[in-house]
Amino acid sequence: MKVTKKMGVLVAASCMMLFAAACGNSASTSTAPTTNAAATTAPAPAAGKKITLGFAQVGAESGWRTANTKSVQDSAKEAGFDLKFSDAQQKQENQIKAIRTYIQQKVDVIAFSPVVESGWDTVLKEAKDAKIPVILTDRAVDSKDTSLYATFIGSDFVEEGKKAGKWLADKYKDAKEDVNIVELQGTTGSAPANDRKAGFAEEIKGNPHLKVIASQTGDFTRAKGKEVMQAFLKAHKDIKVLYAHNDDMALGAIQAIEAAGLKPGQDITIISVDAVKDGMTAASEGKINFIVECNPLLGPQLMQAVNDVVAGKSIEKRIVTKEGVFTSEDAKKVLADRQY
Ligand code: GYE
Repeated sequence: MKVTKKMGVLVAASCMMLFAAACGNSASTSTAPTTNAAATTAPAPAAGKKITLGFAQVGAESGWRTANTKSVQDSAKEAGFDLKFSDAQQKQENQIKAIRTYIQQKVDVIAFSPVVESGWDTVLKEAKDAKIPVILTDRAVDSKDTSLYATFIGSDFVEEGKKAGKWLADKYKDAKEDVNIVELQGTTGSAPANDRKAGFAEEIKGNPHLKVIASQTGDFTRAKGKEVMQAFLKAHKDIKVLYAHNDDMALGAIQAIEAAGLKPGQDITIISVDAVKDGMTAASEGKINFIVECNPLLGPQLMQAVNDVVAGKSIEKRIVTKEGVFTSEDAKKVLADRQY
């Protein structure tokens, strides 16, 4: 049973390597999608005392998050850890409560994906005083005192924003008139929203024709993405580009665009981030023109880090996930084998 599962993971990893080769040809900013063994295999259970891991998840706001939760749960099981899991429904106070509960329960390690960047110092100090190591996954905190956490495992969101901006700047490098862009931001104050916005802005600023005429949060959800896009379409008649900080918001926006009698991907060029299956499906249909990959399968790397921290080994302070990009053509090629 176990062997079969591992074999599945290996097959998935080698498929991903093929995708890397496929997208390398057509997308200039392409890098290899996640292929390293550390990202796909959780450590085997060790003999001795079972490790207890408390994980405070952000919520269940997107396809990315669902895949991330599954990855954490599956790999904790594979590593033989006792996982205590909580869902904060996108609220910082719920995450803080969950972390305090884990401290009271004296878990061995606490991991969490901070919904927003600021406001964590007090609870992180409480964990430190209780001598419980904390691992940040997916999103960063802005704490000045980096001794408050052991490591941060996750993507480089500025880089993701830059990949999106670079593609657009290239597409419109010869533009003679203004290209009006609307932006659907992720959760206000979250690292991916802050960084994806900044990276994108950095890359398009060299071309004065590329103008962000409206930018608002869609909270990383489909429903909010749709609602805000409806408002954008009402207020602006000449939108040429939508940059959505994740696939779910882009998918919601596509519904609004179609309801307004416009063709997503043609009348309005759409760029998003994540590359989850639903996003890739829309890309393969030409409704999303460009997707920057953000890998949610952080579970195996997290379990490895938990093992190392408990064993007293020194670990890297920053573990960056490797990711690629996909055009509509790339999406068509890899869609059938997309795991999430
Ligand atoms: O892009 C989005 C999710 O933090 C990287 O959160 C994550 C983001 C992801 O809701 O879909």
